[in-house]
Amino acid sequence: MLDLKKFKINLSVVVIFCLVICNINGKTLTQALGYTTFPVNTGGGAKWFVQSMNTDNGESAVRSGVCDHLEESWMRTTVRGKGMVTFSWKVSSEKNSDYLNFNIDNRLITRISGSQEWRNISYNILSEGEHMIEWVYTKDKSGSYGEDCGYIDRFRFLENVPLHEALDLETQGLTIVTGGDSNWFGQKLEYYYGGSAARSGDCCYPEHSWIRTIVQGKGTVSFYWKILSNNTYTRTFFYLDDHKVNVINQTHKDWSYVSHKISNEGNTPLEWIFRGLNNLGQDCVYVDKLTFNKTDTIPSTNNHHKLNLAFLVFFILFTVLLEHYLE
Ligand SMILES: [Ca+2]
Ligand SMILES: [Ca+2]
Repeated sequence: MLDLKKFKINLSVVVIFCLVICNINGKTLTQALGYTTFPVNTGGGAKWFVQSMNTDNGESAVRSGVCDHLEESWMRTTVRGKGMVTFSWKVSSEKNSDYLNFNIDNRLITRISGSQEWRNISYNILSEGEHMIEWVYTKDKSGSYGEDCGYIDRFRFLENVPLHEALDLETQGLTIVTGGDSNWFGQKLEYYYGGSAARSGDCCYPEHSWIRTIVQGKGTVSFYWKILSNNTYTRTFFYLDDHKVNVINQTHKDWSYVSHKISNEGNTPLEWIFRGLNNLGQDCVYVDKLTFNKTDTIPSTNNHHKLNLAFLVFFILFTVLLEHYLE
């Protein structure tokens, strides 16, 4: 029969060994998370520590401390402003009893338990100011399973950027508006061009999130888009002049190019509408590099310049020849 006391002592030896390894590694929690803006603190019944036995990036990750029943092990940091919090996590615990929680500003965002391998999640913070990011491994009054801990790796916080900058519209004079049940925003986590792309807001089916702009005159409109989703209810529609002309679903996981000719002389509205299930950044659409190339309908300025230059050359030659003839 398994001697629980001996098992616990052996487990403690393993943990101390891990802590020694972490000292050999010499990495702080902040370095292991790959985050340098704000310090990372830890506490509770046992502290989180750096280890290299189980990682998502192949180098090092942080692991919750060894807790007793009814204890918890927490790790916190702070971020500032609106932006995307993203990280990988993994848990090995007593299912539906001992949890790895993710909190922002003391509010539970989501939690995992049981045996779950590394997976990435992201969460968009929509309000200004400082925000406390916290991971807590928490145990109930009895029972343990597996490694009895949680892991965090690849933590990043990426500040949001304005929509027109994300869509690379600085020189095009187009105005982007957003609305619906949640607003689109510019983010730096996923992009096709220029370091950022527009991303749909989080919404729960049948909610929606849209962006719109208006182009004027004839021309060609083009953009890149891709969807992040694993469910069939998630769709994104592109409307040109109030007509649905493109749709993408969960099969469009890579960036694809869309281009349409516009033959109207007047104003043409463009609209992207996202409908999806909220799954902590696992369910959204990205749009990038929006371009409107206007078709010229009057002789170009360049041609005017060329005509003027030709006339000037002709006039000078004529004057020179006339003077020469009159001599
Ligand atoms: Ca338990
Ligand atoms: Ca961009």
